[in-house]
Amino acid sequence: MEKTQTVQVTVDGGYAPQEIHLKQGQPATITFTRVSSRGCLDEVQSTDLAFKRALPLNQPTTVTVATDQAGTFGFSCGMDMVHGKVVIDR
Ligand SMILES: [Cu+2]
Repeated sequence: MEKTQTVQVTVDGGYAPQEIHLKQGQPATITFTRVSSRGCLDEVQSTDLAFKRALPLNQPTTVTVATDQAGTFGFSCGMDMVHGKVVIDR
């Protein structure tokens, strides 16, 4: 079994980091932790990566990301105003 790639993203009026790099073909999770009520970031969603999750304040929330396809995939707040991206490298 391949090692899972784990990435932590802090949500504080934006996403830090805003760009996440993953390797193709290795299981991956992204854990979002919203640490302030700044902005409208209480939801994170991605059409490309097929997730939509609530982000309760100070409660780490983990999504699994499929890495079978290389490419650049966007995610955003629930209103599609604040953006980040996942780059899956070959
Ligand atoms: Cu928003």
